[in-house]
Parts: sequence; C-alpha cells; structure tokens
Amino acid sequence: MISVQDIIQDLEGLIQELEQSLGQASSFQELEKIRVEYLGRKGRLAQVMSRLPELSKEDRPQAGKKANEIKNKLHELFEEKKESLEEQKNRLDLATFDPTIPGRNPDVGSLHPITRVIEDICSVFIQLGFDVVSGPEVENDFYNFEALNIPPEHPARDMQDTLYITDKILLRTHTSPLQIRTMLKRKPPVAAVAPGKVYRRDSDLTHTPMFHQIEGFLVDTQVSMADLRGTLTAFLHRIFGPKTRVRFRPSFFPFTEPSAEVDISCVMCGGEGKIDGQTCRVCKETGWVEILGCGMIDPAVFAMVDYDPEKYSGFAFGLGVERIAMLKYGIGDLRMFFENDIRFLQQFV
Ligand code: 2U9
Repeated sequence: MISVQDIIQDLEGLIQELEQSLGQASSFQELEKIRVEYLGRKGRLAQVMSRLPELSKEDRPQAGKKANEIKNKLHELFEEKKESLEEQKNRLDLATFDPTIPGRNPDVGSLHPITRVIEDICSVFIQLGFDVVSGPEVENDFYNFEALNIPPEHPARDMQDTLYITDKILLRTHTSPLQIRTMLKRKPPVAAVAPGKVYRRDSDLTHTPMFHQIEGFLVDTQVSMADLRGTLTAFLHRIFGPKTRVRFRPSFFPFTEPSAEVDISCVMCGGEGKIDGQTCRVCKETGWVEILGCGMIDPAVFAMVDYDPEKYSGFAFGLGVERIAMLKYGIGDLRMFFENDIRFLQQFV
C-alpha cells in the first residue's frame, strides 16, 4: 500500500518539474504542449490523483487537500508564464511595428463602360430637355411589334430574331415599347429617351444575345426633319467632339418615314481613311462610321397611340450602346464588355 507521504512527494515534485519546463518554454505552442502534459485529462497531475483511492480511508482527506493545493499552484504557475509570454510578444510587436510603411491601397470600384456611356448620353439629352423613361424587359407582341407598325408576318419580325416566351410574350428586341408606353400615358409636347437592355437571338463575334440600346423621340406641333438633324448633330458633337462631321443617309424602318442612318467621321483616323499609310481598321478606309438610325415617326404609329397625325409630328432615333462605347474608347472586341475582367474594367476608373 502506498503512503500519503509518497503521494505528497510526487505532487510537490510536479511543481518543481513544471517550473523547469515552463522556464524553457518560449512560445505559446510550447506552452500549450506543457499544459496538456501536466494539466490535461490524462496528464501528470491526473495520474497522481488517480492513485488517491489506493490510500487508506483516514489518509485520503489529507492527500486530497494537498492535491487541490498543488493543482491550484500548477494553474497559477501556468497562468504566470502565459502572461509573461504575452507581455514579451507585445513588446516585440511594438519594437517591430513601423508606422512609416505605406498602408495597403483598397481596390476602388468603377462604373462599367456601358453604364458610363448610358449616363453620358442620357445626360446630354436631359440638358436638351428630354425625360428618361424605363419599363419592362419582358414585353408583349403589341408594344414590341404591332404598335410600331410591324404587323404579324412582317419580315421585320424574322429580322429581329425574337426570343419568345409564349406566342404573345417575348423579351423586348428594342426599347421602342417604352416610347409607345410613354405616348399612351402622355399627350404632346413630349420628349424622352429610353435606355435599357434588349434581347435578340443572335450570338457571334459581333453580336451578343443581350445588348443595350438608347432610343429617343420628340413629338410636338410642327416638328420637322431639320429639328431631327439639329438635335442629333448637337448630341453627336457633345459625345464625340465639336469637330466631328455628321452625315445623314436615306434608309428604311417600319416605324419612321422618311428614315435615315447617321454616320460620323471616323473616330480613329479622323476621316482620313488611313493611319500612317495603313488602312484604318475602324472605318475600313471609308472615313465614316455608322452611329445611329432615325426618322420622322410614321403616322401609322401615331394612330396606334391616338395622337392626331394632322396636328402632331415627331422624330425618333435609336442607337446601340456597345457600338458607341467601342468607338468612344477604342475597344476592338465586343466580348470585353461581358467578361468582367478586372484588368479591363479598371481602365474606366
Ligand atoms: C417609336 C417610334 C419610332 C426608333 C428608331 C432606329 C431608327 C434605329 C437601331 C440602331 C442600332 C437599333 O441598336 S440598333 O440595332 N435603331 O436605327 N430606331 S428609328 O424609332 C421609333 C421608336 C419608337 C414609337
């Protein structure tokens, strides 16, 4: 049978041994290892305590009391060492902290170039007195086609390559439905631009199934083709600079009559057609780039929205935002806009 002295001796031995181990510890990792070794569930202290039942009944209280004292002392020694290590670490941190090192630069977000071009264009038209309108991307046949003088079986419906949801519900192929909605809500004089996403069943190097358009219109008494020309020329000078030359070519759209396509002198070669004797890749040596379509609103459209074509006239125009952004920023590949490559986007901060 073991004696109470044996146990007490072992317990006191633990204090000396722990003091020695702690004296050599120089990191929190080592400290944790020592804690497990001495104070853990199967540690040195627990081992000695597990022998208490081997003592006689009379000796057990004395040994139990001593064991508790030793346990508290071990915890105390351990905590003291921990505090001293913490203090040491703080002193080291202060000594190695260099307040002159420049801080980290946080990444700054920026507007997507498409958003920027939409904002720039809308801002010019707002200054010219136009409102900005928005509306649903899921449309019905009436607003997207019928009210725009594009009846069923009209080849324009094929041309548009529409994404249908049902035979009457579709993803808008242009933002023109917004103009119809605006005309149905308001009486002339009215002038508004409609920016937004549009969808077409088209996907190759130069077409994406979703792209952005801005369309605009103005209706009042006595609006003429001269107003159309003046407004769009002023707009293009604001976006591409006052030296930009602008030309109107006859064209056809179901919703405008007469209709025109508008070209500007090439933004790359300044209309020369060549750069350092080489063919300009943007205008292919023509000196001109197509920039938008426009025309006088067809009386058939006025009939659909209950505007009196005898009393009112108006003009409308439409442009593709990606195309303008490519010309304005010299971007050669449409896919850049949709890849969200941070190296591309950061150039527009
Ligand atoms: C109403 C009446 C008339 C909008 C117009 C164009 C000409 C045009 C294209 C430019 C490039 C579309 O993105 S694109 O493919 N648009 O050429 N858009 S006139 O005329 C309207 C619209 C609504 C009620």
